[in-house]
Amino acid sequence: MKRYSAFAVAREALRHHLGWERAWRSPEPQKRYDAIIVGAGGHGLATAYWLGKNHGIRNVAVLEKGWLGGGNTGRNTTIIRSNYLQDPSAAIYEKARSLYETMSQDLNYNVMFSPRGVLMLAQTHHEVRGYRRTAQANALQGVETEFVGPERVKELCPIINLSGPRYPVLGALWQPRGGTARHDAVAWGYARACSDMGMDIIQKCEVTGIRREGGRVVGVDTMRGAIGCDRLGIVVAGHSGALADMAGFRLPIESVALQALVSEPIKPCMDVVVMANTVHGYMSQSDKGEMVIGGGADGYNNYTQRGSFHHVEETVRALCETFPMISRLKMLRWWGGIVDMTGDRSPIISRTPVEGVYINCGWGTGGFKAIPGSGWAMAELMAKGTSPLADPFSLTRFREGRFIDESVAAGVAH
Ligand code: FAD
Ligand code: PYC
Repeated sequence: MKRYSAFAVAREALRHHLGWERAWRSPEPQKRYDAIIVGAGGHGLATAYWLGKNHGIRNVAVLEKGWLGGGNTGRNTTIIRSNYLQDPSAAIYEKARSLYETMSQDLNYNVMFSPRGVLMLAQTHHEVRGYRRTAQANALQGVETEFVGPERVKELCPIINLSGPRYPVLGALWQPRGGTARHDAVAWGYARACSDMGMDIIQKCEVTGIRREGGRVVGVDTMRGAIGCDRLGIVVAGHSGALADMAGFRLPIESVALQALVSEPIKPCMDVVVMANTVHGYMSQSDKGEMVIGGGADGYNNYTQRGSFHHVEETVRALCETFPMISRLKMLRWWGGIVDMTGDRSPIISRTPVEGVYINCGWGTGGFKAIPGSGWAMAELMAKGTSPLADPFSLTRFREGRFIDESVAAGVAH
């Protein structure tokens, strides 16, 4: 892999950009691999990356039914934060956030990580108490957050309306090193690094069956033929239930649509991320100037990559009362992704009832921020059979009643 650098950009500018090589190879599938990862979203690619980088397992294929990064990884609003309440969550999300800090250098790929700070507004007394409690938990967990008052909120985000018609802004949980990153670049950067390690990323290769012998995995059936493997990682977000079905076990997961929209680009007006979970909407400004907006998840299960209309209306209403200046903006694009929700709103990173099959799913509405840490933990689990970051998130927690309840604690109202 030729390294990207300022020198390379200048050199290619002088020769009409004819010297760039493909960022990743497009190989034909081999007959077998030591490990196969199903799903070339951020979590699948990061798993493959850390398998190679930390554990020397490089005879790996990542199989993707569409195009890499075309699932939720390329559809989210890119908010990165680690201000969770429960210890296992704070540990994995903070690991991920800290890996984002150096990701561009590690991958030699600009993922545009922007630690601009995240404000989670407190708009009821209940939320004030909840976020104060989270700030104290975060202090013990080594996660840098603080509860700030309304004056500081206004200072950090001048376009905010502190006295909305329904709920006033009473303060906020502030994470100064939270922020955003360019979602496609995260997938592309990992894909390039994996390909450089000799791994095969095979797009348009849907997995249609999982082959087992004597209770252990021996390979997969795909649209491009059967492929053998010793270890299989299932990392397919909203399609996890379907893949688990192929392997012969069930997951406590529901798939629902979550949607987002972006406005026409405008001049820089907001340099922090704001989440308003009581009125229900969140917003940041992209480097292009578009206002990136998201709202709630659909209240019914489905596999459509769009959302229902009333949610857009509700989200836009919430954001217009929080940021009155956006009321005359035109919206340019609107889309949805299928998110995989568990009962306790925490992920599953786990061995499964089938020997050699591992699953990483359940990130629901909040897994973009977790990509590097999740890949790190899943790779460790697949390589060693155990991982301090992953073990609390095992499937057995549902049977044992060891829930990691982030359904209210995470402060995200969906
Ligand atoms: P995906 O990126 O969906 O990748 C899974 C891949 O598996 C897909 O590419 C799919 O095609 C492939 N696949 C499925 N079935 C098969 C098969 N049979 N064979 C082969 N391949 C298969 N998170 C945040 O942290 N911050 C946010 O601001 C945020 N906003 C969001 C906004 C929206 C609108 C949505 C939809 C999600 C948001 N999320 C956010 C959540 C985040 O996007 C996801 O948790 C995360 O991207 C999941 O990544 P993944 O790699 O697990 O899944
Ligand atoms: O988890 O921070 C989050 C989030 C924001 C929007 C969707 N999920």
